[in-house]
Amino acid sequence: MSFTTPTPAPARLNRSELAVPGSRIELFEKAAKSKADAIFLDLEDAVAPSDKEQARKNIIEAINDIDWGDKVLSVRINGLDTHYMYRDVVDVLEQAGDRLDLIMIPKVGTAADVYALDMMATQIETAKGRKKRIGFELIIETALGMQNIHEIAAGSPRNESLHFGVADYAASTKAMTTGIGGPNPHYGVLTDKDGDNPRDYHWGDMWHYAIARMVVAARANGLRPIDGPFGDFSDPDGYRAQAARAMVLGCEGKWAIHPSQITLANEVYSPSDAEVTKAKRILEAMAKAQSEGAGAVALDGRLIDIASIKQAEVMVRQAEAIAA
Ligand code: 1VU
Ligand code: GLV
Ligand code: MG
Repeated sequence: MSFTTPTPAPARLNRSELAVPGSRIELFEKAAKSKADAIFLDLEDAVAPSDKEQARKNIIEAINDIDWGDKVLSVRINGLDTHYMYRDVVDVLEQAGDRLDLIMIPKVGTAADVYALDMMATQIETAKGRKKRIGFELIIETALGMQNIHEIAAGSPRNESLHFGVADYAASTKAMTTGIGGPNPHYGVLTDKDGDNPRDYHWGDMWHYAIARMVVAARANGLRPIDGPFGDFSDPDGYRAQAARAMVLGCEGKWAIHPSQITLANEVYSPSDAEVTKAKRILEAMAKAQSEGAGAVALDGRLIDIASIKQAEVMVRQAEAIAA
């Protein structure tokens, strides 16, 4: 190990994060009663400019009045390039109570963006005597943000998670697609060019690089990597497949833009009983191996060694967090 160890963000279950437009107050109670681990009340792209002011008031009232249970509660503010942002931060942090856990910052482009928000939050917390420090969720959804992702991830001790905003990222990188997340038929490989079936074709995952890069930047800084939206809420299989791809790369959860996606995310991001049992057997086998002075042994015909302990612990800890 390096002598540098990242400080982990506060542990929070973040398998599913439900997006709720701040202008649709009729959805707030439904969201609070849902099975989502986390909720973000949106002031940004799901809210029309003419509704921004009212949405801000709605959100403040809802944070203070609704019983959000043990959910992680966040507000997505507007971007730093808009004139809505300063008022979002000032009004929400001055008027919403300590039930609010996080603010979500969209389209972060540089570490200075995070620094600016940290400065504002620190001033407001000090002036208003807020007891609980607000954490930051950062959406990586522009080419600039992806370029500077490592500095952004290290940009503030308030940082808790990085989120992949696939819709804006596609727009920013000028990807030729109008879908929100998931694969695209144009990103494919001919798998049998010279064989019997010259049309044999395999779709690739055009988001692989972006998600893998985000996972590395998040984990190297002790943050949770979270996969963003999947717009086609009529395609549960597509959602599940996208969520599973991000999960095996190291993500800890995924957005739900519709309530039907909450269960899917919770399922994908909960290790199965069989996986947890196997992980516990690895830990037992390694404890025995170590007591006998061995570093590497065989379990079920496969190598396990000291790295296997750390892998198995990830799964066992996630299962414990879900059960808690
Ligand atoms: O069965 P009921 O009538 O009681 O409830 C409906 C509906 O009210 C409810 N519902 C929700 N509840 C809580 N949170 C939500 N986000 C939410 N969405 C819907 O569920 C029941 C079934 O709803 P539906 O199938 O009739 O859906 P609607 O036609 O009402 O709404 C569909 C959309 C997609 C418009 C809606 O789900 C929505 O606004 N989702 C969130 C969109 C959002 O926040 N976008 C920003 C994040 S994504 C991004 O930034 C980049 C793309
Ligand atoms: C989320 O904000 C996205 O742009 O996908
Ligand atoms: Mg976006």
